[in-house]
Amino acid sequence: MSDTSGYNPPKVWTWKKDATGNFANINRPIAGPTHEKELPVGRHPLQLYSLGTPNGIKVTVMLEELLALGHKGAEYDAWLIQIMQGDQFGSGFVDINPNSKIPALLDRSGAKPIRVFESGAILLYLAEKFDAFLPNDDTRAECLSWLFWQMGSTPYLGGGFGHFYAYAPIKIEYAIDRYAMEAKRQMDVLDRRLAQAEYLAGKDYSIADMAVWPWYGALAKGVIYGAGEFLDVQSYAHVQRWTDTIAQRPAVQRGRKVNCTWGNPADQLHERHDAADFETRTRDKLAQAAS
Ligand SMILES: N[C@@H](CCC(=O)N[C@@H](CS)C(=O)NCC(=O)O)C(=O)O
Repeated sequence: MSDTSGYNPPKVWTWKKDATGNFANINRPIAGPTHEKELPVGRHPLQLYSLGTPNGIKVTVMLEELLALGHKGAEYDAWLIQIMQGDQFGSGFVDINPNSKIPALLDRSGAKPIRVFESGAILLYLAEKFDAFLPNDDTRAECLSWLFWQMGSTPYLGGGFGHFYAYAPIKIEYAIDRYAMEAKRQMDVLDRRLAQAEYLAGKDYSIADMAVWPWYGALAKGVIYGAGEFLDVQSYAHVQRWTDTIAQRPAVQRGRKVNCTWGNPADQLHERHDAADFETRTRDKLAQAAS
């Protein structure tokens, strides 16, 4: 393939602060805080600092599932971190996630607060803490394998396919082609697994499904990147079946609303501090109360 970009990388890369494209204003080549800002703390044992993106939804679904099982210790405050406004670079947030990305959790139930960052680590931490949604039998390894599959694979879907198909300021055929191939391969990996088993770990719903569903379920429904037709997502019949089954779970329906700031006002609960907030504090309810 000939090079049509006209770009020759310089000897040493430099940061162009006026770069265009989605997320250019929050992308930086350096870590650490940009400003001093303490995080708020609520009354519950678990403090979650997040946003209702697929990575955020994984954790709010898990917390709602734990509460639905009766684990009172999973009560949580979910605080909104507006990543497009740079909240992830505040000093308090960086203290609990040096990687400056949502979601981040602070467990204040013990003598000393414990920080957990990376959504996969948070799912595993909560599953071990409450002994739930992580099988103790011979399917445990399968569950962990799919959990880590998601963490390793999704950057190619989001940072690769999604970025170049939907967000980059220019359409680059080479990049879109390369990552469309990988996104479809990943969907096929899932489809073949879900042809053999009801859920990713086997017969039971687990943290593996909670990690994978917000990304690949959304892709299967054409919700992310507007790429349903382009990737022919309807052809992955087993992924479609699994996506629909999980979407019906009441805890999933609650979890996906938490820290969500876009879409239908009835599905947006910007912050969650009490189970009753789902009835009284979604955006539609707040607007009604104010009118
Ligand atoms: N591997 C991380 C990825 C987290 C992540 O990429 N979070 C995004 C939102 S979905 C974020 O906070 N982006 C802000 C930024 O990059 O500055 C995880 O699974 O927790």
